[in-house]
Amino acid sequence: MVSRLILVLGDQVTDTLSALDAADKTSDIVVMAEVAEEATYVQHHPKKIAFIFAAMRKFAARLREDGWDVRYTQLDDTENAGSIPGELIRRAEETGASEVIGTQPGEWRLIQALEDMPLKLSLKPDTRFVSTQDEFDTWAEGRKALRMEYFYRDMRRKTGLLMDGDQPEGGKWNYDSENRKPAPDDIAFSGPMQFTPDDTVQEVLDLVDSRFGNSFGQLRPFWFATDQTQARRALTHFITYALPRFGDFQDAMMNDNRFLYHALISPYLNVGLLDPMEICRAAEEAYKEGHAPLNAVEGFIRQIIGWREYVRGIYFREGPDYPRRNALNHQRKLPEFYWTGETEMNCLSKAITQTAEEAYAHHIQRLMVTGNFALLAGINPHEVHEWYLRVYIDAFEWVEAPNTVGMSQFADGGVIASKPYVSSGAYINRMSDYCKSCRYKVADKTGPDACPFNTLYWHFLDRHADRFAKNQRMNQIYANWRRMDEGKKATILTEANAFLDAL
Ligand code: FAD
Ligand code: DLZ
Ligand code: SF4
Repeated sequence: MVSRLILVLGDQVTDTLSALDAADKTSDIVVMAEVAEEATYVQHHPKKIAFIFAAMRKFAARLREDGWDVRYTQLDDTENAGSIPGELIRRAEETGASEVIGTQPGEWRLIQALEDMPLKLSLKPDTRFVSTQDEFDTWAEGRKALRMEYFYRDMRRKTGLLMDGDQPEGGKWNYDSENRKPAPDDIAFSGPMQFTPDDTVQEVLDLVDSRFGNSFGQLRPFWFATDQTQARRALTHFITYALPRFGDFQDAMMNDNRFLYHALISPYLNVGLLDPMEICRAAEEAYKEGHAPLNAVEGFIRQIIGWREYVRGIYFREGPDYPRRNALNHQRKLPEFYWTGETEMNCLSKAITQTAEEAYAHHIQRLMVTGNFALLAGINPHEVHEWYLRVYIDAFEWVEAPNTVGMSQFADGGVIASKPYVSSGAYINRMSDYCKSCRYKVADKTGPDACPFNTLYWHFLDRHADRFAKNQRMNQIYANWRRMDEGKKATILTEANAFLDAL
């Protein structure tokens, strides 16, 4: 019987992967490869490369134990062809196989590269999601606006999560209004479960150190889970100790606490060490047992069956040009401090330094600190997109690009967001303790000590008034701007321009 090659990518380390389901263990050959092209198409954070290689090596060992013939190529193997298509062609020559079965990759770039290969290819749908692309496209068809909330309600109905018959548990679909508490004085949670690197991880860390040690970000200490058993322990730890307060402090930020009550499960979920429904059922169970309140559990489940599924639907619906969109025509270069953290703006310095050290920042840091600043300052959204794709351990284009290009930078012209996520320093001050230890004064609207977010905020609104002044949700803000004294307006714009020129 002629063998077929079964491709398993670095973010497909899942037992129930559709490509494995379609394979015959007795005759087909699994191909896994650490390749330079995937490791360098952007200069990923070293922690991200180490996480993926370690998870791949452990998954390959698990498949072998399970009886699969696995051809695994390590990055420094001399015969390594350097790319996924190159490795498949090499393995086809080695084994006599002429057909490849894969699961659809999470990025247009790689789908295209596989389709261009001179081998017969069958890409199965990625079934590790709650919704299918057809389902999303049907939902989106004919709608004027693709708002996440309505898609989310359909996902609640489909999964039965937090449903009381055909009604939402507690009578409301969304408890977000209860999830906006500012930073507390202290946090009674010691953070995500951390794992001591085993031999496999140590070996990968040495390899990554020697090959990618000079990239942005610190490789060590490395404590992420790298197999399914560990990832499940990390999930249980979160559900037990953090979920009950996840909702309350979801949007808070703190100088001395990088993780607050966040789950840090996105890397595990995105490479397939955890399954979305397994996570949501565990959270729902915590609610049913009275361990966690509804606002926390609903908020958490919404992120996973709502936002995560929705952005994936948008990425594949909008097409390969999506990451290049620039609806606001922003052209400024990404400031150097995004790579060093060296800025007197404390919120940015903290978020970027943390990103370098952890390859992680939570949602509000990404959206309302680094993202907000880039949008206010008019940074080119493709540069912003590449930054996010590089620096976060959970970044794969299908999830990163809609969040960055769409939600955060409004570069898709409003496909995702109904209005731009911009704020002055007041929002950051309300939700964090960053401003207390900042060289700038958040209460100053103008002058040498004024928080730069304050002047840039009005600069953004003023320069995009043609587009946003008629937006109903922004009426009030524009009315405030119009009412402002002309002299004060001129000072604000002059100071913002001076700040931007000096960036
Ligand atoms: P928690 O706050 O504990 O939330 C639980 C889970 O919900 C997350 O693990 C994640 O799987 C899911 N989730 C929450 N929000 C979103 C969202 N907006 N989109 C998709 N899933 C969500 N998430 C990524 O997984 N990869 C990315 O590359 C990524 N890039 C982002 C870029 C920007 C500019 C912004 C604003 C957000 C981005 N997000 C991304 C979404 C979100 O910030 C992360 O999913 C979250 O911070 C992961 O940390 P956590 O596991 O502690 O999440
Ligand atoms: C992100 C990544 C990295 C750094 N390295 C590899 C690799 O060497 N081999 C591999 O199969 N996958 C890797 N990945 C994940 C892929 O880039 C990912 O599958 C695509 O970007 C699609 O989501
Ligand atoms: Fe950031 Fe402004 Fe607060 Fe400083 S004062 S931490 S720059 S929001």
